[in-house]
Amino acid sequence: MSSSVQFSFIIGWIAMLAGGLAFWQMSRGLSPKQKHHGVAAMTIVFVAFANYFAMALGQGDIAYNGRDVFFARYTDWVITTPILLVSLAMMATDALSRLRTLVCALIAADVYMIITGLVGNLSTAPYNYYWWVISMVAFFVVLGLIWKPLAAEAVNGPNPGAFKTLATMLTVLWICYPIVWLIGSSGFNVISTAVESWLYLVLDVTAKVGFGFVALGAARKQA
Ligand code: RET
Repeated sequence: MSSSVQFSFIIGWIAMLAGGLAFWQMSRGLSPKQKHHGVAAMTIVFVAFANYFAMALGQGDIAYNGRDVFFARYTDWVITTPILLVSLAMMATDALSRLRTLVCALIAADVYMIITGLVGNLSTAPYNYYWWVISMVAFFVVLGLIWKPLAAEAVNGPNPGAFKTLATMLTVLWICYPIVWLIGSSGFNVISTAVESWLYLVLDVTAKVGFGFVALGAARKQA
């Protein structure tokens, strides 16, 4: 990759990150009914940020048929073009419901967290740690959404007590994943693959089966 090409990618990730931070600031001033526009704008530029960042690190291209193919452009476009279209459609019709906005924001941040985590797992040091940090930022966005707007909705929801129990359970369990990732084979590699597998197993079973029992137990008591 020539230095000019790489420079364009560096400008790209800085511009996208700056745009994302600006959108985050602008979104804070939006009324609750208009927040979905902020969710869309931020998702688009943060996805582009990750792809430009990968290309700047030399992780977004492969040599194919004797050419350098920048596949990260397509992983960017395949996600961002539908959201750009949704963004336009949202201007044409009425606002989304509050729940839908929150769910879209949660899913966007969560998918971002998992995909950047995967890219980190596919990377060698020190790039794996860069991706871990990016994935962690998305994780904090997930937690922020759960404990601020979603918790505020839950106060007037059908079962505030169950929401609090489940949100606490989710937070405590989910925090363990990036820790295992960091000490396991994807990070510092200070535990064996066997220990890593058992830790992930206990977490996966508790986070799915344990969570399900608590959620269904609470739902059965509701009218
Ligand atoms: C990764 C990468 C490093 C940073 C972070 C991560 C978070 C992973 C989480 C996974 C949760 C999985 C669950 C599965 C099944 O029920 C991807 C390890 C923040 C939170 C709950």
